[in-house]
Amino acid sequence: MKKFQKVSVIGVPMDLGQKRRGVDMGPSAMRYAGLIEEIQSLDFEVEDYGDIYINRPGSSKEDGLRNLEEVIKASEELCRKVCEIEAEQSFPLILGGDHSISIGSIAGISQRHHNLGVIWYDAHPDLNTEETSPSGNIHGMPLAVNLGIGHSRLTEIGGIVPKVKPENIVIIGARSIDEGERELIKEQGIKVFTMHEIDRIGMTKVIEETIEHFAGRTDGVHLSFDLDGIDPLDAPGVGTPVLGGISYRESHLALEMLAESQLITSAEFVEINPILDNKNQTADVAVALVSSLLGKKLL
Ligand code: B3U
Ligand code: MN
Ligand code: MN
Repeated sequence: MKKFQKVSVIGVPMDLGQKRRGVDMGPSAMRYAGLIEEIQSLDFEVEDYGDIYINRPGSSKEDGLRNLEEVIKASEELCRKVCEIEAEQSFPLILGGDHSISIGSIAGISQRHHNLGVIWYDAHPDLNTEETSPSGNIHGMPLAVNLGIGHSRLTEIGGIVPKVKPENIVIIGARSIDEGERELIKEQGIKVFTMHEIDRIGMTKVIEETIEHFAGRTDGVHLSFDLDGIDPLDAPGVGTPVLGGISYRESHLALEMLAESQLITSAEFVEINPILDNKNQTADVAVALVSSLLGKKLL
C-alpha cells in the first residue's frame, strides 16, 4: 500500500452501539500498543487527529435503537473528520469504538468514492435493522445502514443513500448470523466467505477471489475490520467473542495480500475491549495487522 504518503489516524472512543462498557478504550489501547510509531517506521508521514468527543448520556432506547441520538451525533462528527482527511489525499485509519462507528466513517468516505467497495471482516454480518435486531444494539446494524436499509436518521447521515451497493460488499469470517441477516444476504445477493469457505478453500483463495471481485469495479475499497472476526484465542479482548474464528496468521496473510493488491483506500479497526483483554493482546494484534495492511514485509 504505497499509493499514499500519509496516514491520518482518528480515534472514536464510543461504546454506545452496544451495552457493555470498555470498547471506548480501543483507541487508547492501540496507541499504547505503539500504533503511531509502527506506522512511522514504515516511512509514512502520520497525522494523529486524536479522538473525537463522545457525549456519554444515560441510556435511552428510541424506536428500538439503543442510544440513537448519541450514535447519530458521533457519526456526523466522524463523517466530517473523515471528509477532511480524504480531501488531503491521506489514508484514513479509524480506530473504534464499537462497530456502529462505521456508519460515520463510511458516510465520510462515500462522499468522494461513489462506487465504494467494502470488506467486512467480522464474525457477524452486522446486517440487522431495528425490526430484526435481537438486541437493539446499533453495532449489529451498520452494514445494513450503509446499504441504505434501516432507520432513516441513520441511513441519511452524510446525505448519500445508499453509501454502498450490495455487489460492492464482501463479508469475510461470518459465523454468527441472525435469521433476518440471512434473509438480507440472500435477498441482496451479498458475497460472503463464512468460516466454512475459509476452511474449505483457504484464506489465500478467499482473498484472491475478493481482489478479483473488486478489480476494475470500484473506485476505492474500505476495510472494516472487527477484531471479533479473529478467533478469541488470538484476540480475546472483544465484547462478543465467537468460537471458531480466523487465526492471527490467516489474518496477517489476508492483510499482506491486500497490501500487495494496493486496493485498500481506507480502514477501521473496531471492537477492541481492553477490560476483557489479556495484557493488551488484542490491541497488539490490531497494530501488527495495521502494519501488514500498510505494507510491512517479513524480509
Ligand atoms: N447479531 C447480534 C450480535 C452482534 C452483532 N455484532 C456484534 N454482536 N458484535 C446483534 O445484536 O445484532
Ligand atoms: Mn461488527
Ligand atoms: Mn463482530
